[in-house]
Amino acid sequence: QVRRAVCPGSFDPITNGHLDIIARASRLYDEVYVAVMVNKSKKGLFEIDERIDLIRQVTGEYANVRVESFHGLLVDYCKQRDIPAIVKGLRAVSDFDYELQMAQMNNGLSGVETLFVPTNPTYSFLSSSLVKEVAAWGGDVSHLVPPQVLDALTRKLRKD
Ligand code: COD
Repeated sequence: QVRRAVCPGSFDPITNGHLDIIARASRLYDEVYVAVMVNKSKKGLFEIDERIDLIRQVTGEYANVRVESFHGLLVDYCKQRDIPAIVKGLRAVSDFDYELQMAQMNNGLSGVETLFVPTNPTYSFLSSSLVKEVAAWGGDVSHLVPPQVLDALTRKLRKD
């Protein structure tokens, strides 16, 4: 029996915090799917294909990690791929309420389990939105995202 898990998110863009959770999941499961979930009401800075491309570049060293996008409910994605577990990082108590709601909703919808991995304390304050805001104002985010993401952010923000 192949043990599969999904790390879902917006990944707009992927940060060192996301990457830490993906790396840890890849040690626990045989196959880890990173699913970029398409949110119709949230435009985002990076196109879905750009996000996928960046995630592929920075997860290349993990042979059991696959990256794709999905338009729809996470539980439907899990059903389609025969994935019984969702792995998520928990940064702080502030994440807990919302994550618990989603975990219970997803479990009620399809029986899929959610497992929480405590965030590496180095990244507990880190989010894609803060990275974008700091970078947009010229702040240094080089310690918060992989070099490929830093390049992409710089290029993207220069264009706007
Ligand atoms: N350290 C560790 N982990 C982190 C960090 C960090 N610094 N930052 C983020 N993470 C982890 C968290 O576990 C987070 O959940 C995940 O990475 C993704 O983070 P984001 O910000 O990229 O993504 P979100 O929070 O926008 O993702 C929300 C989902 C896309 C997972 C959710 O909306 C979803 O499942 N949508 C699909 C539609 C659906 O099924 N909706 C019903 C849900 S009940």
